[in-house]
Amino acid sequence: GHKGATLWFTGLSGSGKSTVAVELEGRLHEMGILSYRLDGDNVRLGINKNLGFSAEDRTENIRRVGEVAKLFADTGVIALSSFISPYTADRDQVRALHDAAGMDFIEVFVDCSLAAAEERDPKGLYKKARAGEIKNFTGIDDPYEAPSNPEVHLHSDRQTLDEEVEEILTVLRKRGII
Ligand code: GGZ
Repeated sequence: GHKGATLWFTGLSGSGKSTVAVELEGRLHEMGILSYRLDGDNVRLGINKNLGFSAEDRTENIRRVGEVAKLFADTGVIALSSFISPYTADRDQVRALHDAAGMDFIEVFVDCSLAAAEERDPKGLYKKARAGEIKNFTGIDDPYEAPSNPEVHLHSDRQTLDEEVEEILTVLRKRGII
């Protein structure tokens, strides 16, 4: 059997948060475990479409997503939440929300150097940020506060996708989530 939990992927744009979440979703599916991915591509176009990228809006984005992830986890689903979530205080608030309900919260730091993320630049956003066409871009002219004590610390600029997923699965097994 398995139990619901929230996996919280945090890291720079282009660090590979969504890539790892998609791969993990597939592995869990093969094991008969239901998961649901939350990321900017679905959330920011729907429930959070009134939010931008100011510090206040990012905080509210994370607060709402944290509540939604908790609802999924409460039904027994593994919520895979991939947001830059640049502020430690915001991530800790989501953690506290889960702790208070006795629910598992696993912070997964998808660590990647800015140079590597910028080199990938899958959507050309870093280029635009460097050119000043996008303001307040995380890592360029907006902060990213790295987690100091994440449950899982991946290095996406030197690990394979397979290694990353195995590392997460190991933690999920140890914690009795799967
Ligand atoms: C950071 C931005 C910005 C700014 C648009 N700063 O690579 P992406 O495109 O798909 O991931 C980024 C995504 C970040 O949204 P989040 O909801 O994860 O951010 S937060 O947790 O901080 O609320 C990027 C795109 O949106 N994007 N403008 N200024 N990323």
